[in-house]
Amino acid sequence: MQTNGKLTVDAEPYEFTFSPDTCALVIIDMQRDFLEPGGFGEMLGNDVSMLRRTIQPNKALLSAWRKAGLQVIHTREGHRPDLADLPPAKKIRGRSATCIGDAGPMGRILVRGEEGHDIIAELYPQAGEPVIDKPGKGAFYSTDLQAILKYRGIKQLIVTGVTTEVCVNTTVREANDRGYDCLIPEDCVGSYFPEFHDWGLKMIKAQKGIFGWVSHSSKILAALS
Ligand code: C5J
Repeated sequence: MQTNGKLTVDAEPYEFTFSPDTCALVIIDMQRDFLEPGGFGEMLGNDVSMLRRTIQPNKALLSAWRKAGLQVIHTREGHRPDLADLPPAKKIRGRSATCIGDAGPMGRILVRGEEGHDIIAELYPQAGEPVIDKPGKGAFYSTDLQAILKYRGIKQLIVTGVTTEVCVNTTVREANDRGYDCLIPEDCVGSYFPEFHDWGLKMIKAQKGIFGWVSHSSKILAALS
């Protein structure tokens, strides 16, 4: 539905209204390290196939968003090759045989510039789409995301990517505290743990949308068309 140049998406806990010019699609960490075998996700003992159902809906949403000429931002979790920005606690957490910075089948795990750190081919950034390299789970912590949103006049975010309860949730909470409205299409976010995915979304939309709104990509596509 369109009113005064604003679009309305059917969502929970109630409809989400946005101005296309001031709303960005923020795609969180759709990296080979999380979605393909041999990366960080698998190193932590996860089944990476659990996340792959998010690829197709993200691809369709990204394509429609680009076609409408709207703003896209990508993020990647990872660290400097010298690991100077890797908190020692993060490095040793999990007591894995291999950890961040060690060699893996896609290069050094979760290190910038390595094959595993890159975004999957299906959602590869285009020229002009900022890529935020973040050392933490939230996309605002220790990055220039807030400056980019400010200078581009972005006020609302559609947040997709992986994983629902970790980097997506952390980013949505950070965004909420900075005054941004966030809409999360449930089919475009994923977790290695179905129950965490469900609860991660419930936590966002509970209490009349304490952190934001939850919808489905089909409803955003309907609003865009
Ligand atoms: C994790 C992320 N799960 N992108 N990172 O460690 O959610």
